[in-house]
Amino acid sequence: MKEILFSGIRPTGGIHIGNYLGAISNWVRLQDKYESFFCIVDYHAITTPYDIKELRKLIKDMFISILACGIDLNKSTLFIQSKVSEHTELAWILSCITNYNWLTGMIQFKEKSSHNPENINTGLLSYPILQTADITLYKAKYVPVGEDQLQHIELARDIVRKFNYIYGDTLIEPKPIITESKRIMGLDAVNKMSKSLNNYIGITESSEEIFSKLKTAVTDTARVRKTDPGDPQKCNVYISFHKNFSTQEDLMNIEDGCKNAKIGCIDCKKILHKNMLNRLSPIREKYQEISKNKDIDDLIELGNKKAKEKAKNVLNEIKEKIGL
Ligand code: AQP
Repeated sequence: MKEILFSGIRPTGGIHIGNYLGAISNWVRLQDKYESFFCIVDYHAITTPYDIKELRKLIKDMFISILACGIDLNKSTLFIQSKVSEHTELAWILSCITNYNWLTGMIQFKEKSSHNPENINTGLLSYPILQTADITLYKAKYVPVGEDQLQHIELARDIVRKFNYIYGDTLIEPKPIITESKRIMGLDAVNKMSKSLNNYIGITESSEEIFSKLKTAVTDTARVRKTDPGDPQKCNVYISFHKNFSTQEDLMNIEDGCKNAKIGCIDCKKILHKNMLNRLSPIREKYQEISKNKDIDDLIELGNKKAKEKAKNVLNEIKEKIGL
């Protein structure tokens, strides 16, 4: 029997290179080793402002993008959170054992509240409870995530411990799995790359779109002219992007070229652009090919059914334990 792995992504836009390098590349790598459940967490998406007319399209698009990244439906279950109602049922049960002040201390709650001051809803506050339900409903032991989610996984462990203490051993304490690129900064070099902050490069964007975004990416701010020497260790283009997409040889040449003012930032971005396309073009091509598949809705339905089967059994076990 394989151990179980769960992870999710919000359908708040296309997958960006932060999501890809921080989480989804790990999903693809780990799907052979674990029984894997990957979830498009649309209930989490409605905690922040969104376009009602666009949401369904974004959900389907996310499904296609995840397949294009390499998730194989013969190995993994990929499904939509709102189609498995056990997630919200369990979230309610877990909310009855979660202390209010565990939630108010969450960094993501504070950040998302400050970005959306006119919409600080209680869904945003209880987000980590729903996330705990997402994970524990499949008895997942491992959760591949980016660094921003580590605090939520720690909270999930606290909730599980409290549940098991009160009702007896039932739920599994989840452990995070992170990549070396656990926090990719955005084009602004100030905030983490984020769909909602519009500081991202999408993995299925065209060559032209990627280059026009790269042109705006903040580099070493102390380097004003091409003739000034730069410091790659203070340059987000080098740290967040080149290091993830370029070869050792290119990295050495760029270090030398930048430090000794032999190449300018635009030359450096042109090399990066070429290297990014090497990695991202196959994903983009696969995305375009899968988009033509008329059976996508059936594949989504199949994933939802597989997830529901497992979730139903675990929720019944939980209800039994808590006296319902
Ligand atoms: N910049 C990042 N670097 C590394 N990992 C990241 N992740 C997100 N941003 C980065 C990881 O990607 C997975 C899916 O994230 P999500 O979309 O569900 O939620 P998020 O963390 O809120 O991502 P965004 O892009 O910032 O979305 P919005 O703007 O909608 O809130 C998670 O494992 C996350 O850690």
